[in-house]
Amino acid sequence: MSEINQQPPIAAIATPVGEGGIAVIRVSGRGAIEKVQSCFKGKELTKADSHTVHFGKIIKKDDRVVDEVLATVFRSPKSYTGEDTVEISCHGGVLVTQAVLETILEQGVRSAEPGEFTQRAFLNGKLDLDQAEAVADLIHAKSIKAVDAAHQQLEGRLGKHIKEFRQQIIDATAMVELELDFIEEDVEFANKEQLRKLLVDVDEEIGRLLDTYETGRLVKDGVKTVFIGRPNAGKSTLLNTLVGSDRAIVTEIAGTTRDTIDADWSYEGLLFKLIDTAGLRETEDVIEAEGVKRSQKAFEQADLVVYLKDLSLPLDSEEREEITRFQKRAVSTPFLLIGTKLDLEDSSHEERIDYDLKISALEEQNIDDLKKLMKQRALENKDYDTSSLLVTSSRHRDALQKARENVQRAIQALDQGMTGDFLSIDLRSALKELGTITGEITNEHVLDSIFSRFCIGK
Ligand SMILES: Nc1nc2c(ncn2[C@@H]2O[C@H](COP(=O)(O)OP(=O)(O)OP(=O)(O)O)[C@@H](O)[C@H]2O)c(=O)[nH]1
Ligand SMILES: [Mg+2]
Repeated sequence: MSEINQQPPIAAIATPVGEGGIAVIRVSGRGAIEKVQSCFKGKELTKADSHTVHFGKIIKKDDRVVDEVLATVFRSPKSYTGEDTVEISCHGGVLVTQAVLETILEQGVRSAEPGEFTQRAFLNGKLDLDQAEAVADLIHAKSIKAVDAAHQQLEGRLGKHIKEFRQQIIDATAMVELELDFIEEDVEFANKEQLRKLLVDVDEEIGRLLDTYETGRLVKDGVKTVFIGRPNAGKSTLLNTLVGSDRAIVTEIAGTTRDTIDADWSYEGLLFKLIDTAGLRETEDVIEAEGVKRSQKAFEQADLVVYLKDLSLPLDSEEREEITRFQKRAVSTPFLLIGTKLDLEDSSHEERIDYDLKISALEEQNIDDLKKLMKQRALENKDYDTSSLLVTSSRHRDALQKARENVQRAIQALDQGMTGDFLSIDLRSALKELGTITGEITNEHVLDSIFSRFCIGK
């Protein structure tokens, strides 16, 4: 672990703002315990052992009591941030919590920025950068599977892989650079085959990890599911049925939904981001045209497209063509063709089209089958095994991809009989890319963008 650098003390409310049983205020940094002591009446916190809890009162300079609290003392380096830390549990009212925080700030403590505690933990080597990111993922997780994926990363499983890749590449670099040292003597690579195998193995292993990103992304961000179809097909009704509330307005008037409407819905631990649209069609109406534009955008970004066709109406050739067109446009996107209003199905129509499923949202017919089908289709051809480690962040994916390209370039250079200095440059670039994931190599810009995602107090 790197050396702990205690920075000036910061404080923030670590629990959500609102009324609750208790609220926690976190104070961390050089002299944090002394600062709290200066407005604490109770046991002498400055003499307390690490990881001990003490009852007392937070008091103003004039001895006025702000609140009765419990203060937990953590001594550096054994704290979340690595610094001296006090966590004050007070009564969970909005005003009382604010008053306790203000009293702490009056002792010469600064308000913490979003994610500043975690940033300090990272800078003090308590967490790798990917683990710090997992903390944010965990807080923002909207499904159980996303929680699992964040936990895996927080436990350091991604970091462990990255460190193994780095070690393998360091070994390869050592082989190459050893040769460079003896270049005058015209020494060949001690073992070119061994070096090649090492690089090919790393290339394959990085590739395997990269393959998990498609699933990882869906697990973390949810499956963007877009409902399209003609006006009145029952898109909004289906959205409402799935989420179990009247999220979207439903009327018998065609063209009710004009803007895209989103709703989160979880099924078997997987988050679906449902998007109800105005549909995609030609229109003269300015407002409707804007709605159609938004539908188009949602369609382009979709992970799953669900086309709804009203079974009470005959399928005309125009709509048949439309469906085929969507199917074609969605080649790379999973697609479902669903017949709606099964309760009103007019079997005298000759449909001659294959539905994936027919449902009635109003009568709740085949809705469970639809849920299963949506999950199945969304994850088709994806290696959906959430018990294995998943890459869930595009930042990590990009770095892995660049590292892999560098390794592949090194393999090519080796095959083309290039000299070791070329290989060495590629391998060092690969190391650098991998280092950005765990944060061995980083810059302020990256750190800022990562930690600004956090809430204040984390
Ligand atoms: N009988 C029956 N009626 C339904 C069913 N689903 C929807 N409807 C009715 O069909 C009409 C249109 O439903 P919406 O959900 O508003 O359709 P939409 O596709 O969102 O329509 P727009 O927003 O206008 O594009 C409403 O009157 C619904 O009550 C169903 O399964 N059975
Ligand atoms: Mg609608």
